[in-house]
Amino acid sequence: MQEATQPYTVSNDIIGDAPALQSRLSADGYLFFKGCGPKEKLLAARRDVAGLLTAAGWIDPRDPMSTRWSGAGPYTEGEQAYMDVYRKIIHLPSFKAVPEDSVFMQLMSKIVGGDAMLHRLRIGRITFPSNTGQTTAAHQDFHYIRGTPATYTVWQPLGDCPLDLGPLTVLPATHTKGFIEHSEDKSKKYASMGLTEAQLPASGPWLCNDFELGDFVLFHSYTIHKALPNLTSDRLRLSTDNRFQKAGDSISEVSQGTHYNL
Ligand SMILES: O=C(O)CCC(=O)C(=O)O
Repeated sequence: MQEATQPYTVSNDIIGDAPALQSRLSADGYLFFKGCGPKEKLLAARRDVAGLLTAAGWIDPRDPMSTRWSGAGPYTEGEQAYMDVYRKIIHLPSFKAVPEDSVFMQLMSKIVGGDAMLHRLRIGRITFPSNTGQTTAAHQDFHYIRGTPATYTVWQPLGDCPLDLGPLTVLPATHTKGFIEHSEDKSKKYASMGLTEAQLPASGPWLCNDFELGDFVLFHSYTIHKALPNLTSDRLRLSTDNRFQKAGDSISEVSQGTHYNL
């Protein structure tokens, strides 16, 4: 059974209201939007990624869009077999087009109060079933991203992502605690730097809910978050996470390159 979470507050009603967006983000450390993402572009990216996964033999070729696991692997980010496929994914024009959509650029401009800039770093995740030990651990993106702390991640699945497929969960208002030193979990094959249970501030329940196509969550670089495990027996989770900041603010080298410099 999936761990208990409370649903995100939906912010569709304030998507055009810069002061309201800033005020809610500053209080909660995150904003969740229902169905506001670019659905056609998300589906186009899903189709192209599924094509690569079919060619790799990771999913059932009879219905690639359902990303039904073939039984190959499970593979994890960092492993050669995964990286060989991942290199192709992050250079797909359809994959790169998702975060460039005007919905994000306009929303982010309202949030940063000026011209928003999308990092060149465009991350994709393929999360296998039967691999729960490699679920992304609790962390703050600032550990990995650096630059200005006023950097915001948009996480969204490429398609529906019900709770049992392991969407992203956020610990609300934790950005107010500042940056917490991360420690290494040697059992993790990627993103091994994270926060232990003992380091987590007592700040209320983890938030999550089923994600449908076009739903996304965005959060501050100090906001603590993690993935829920993919508990399905036979589905791969496809998602993308992209970061934005105010143009001209400090930016690290890592955010200006491709993921793993692939
Ligand atoms: O999708 C995941 O498993 C991790 C994503 C994440 O941690 C992020 O977007 O910062």
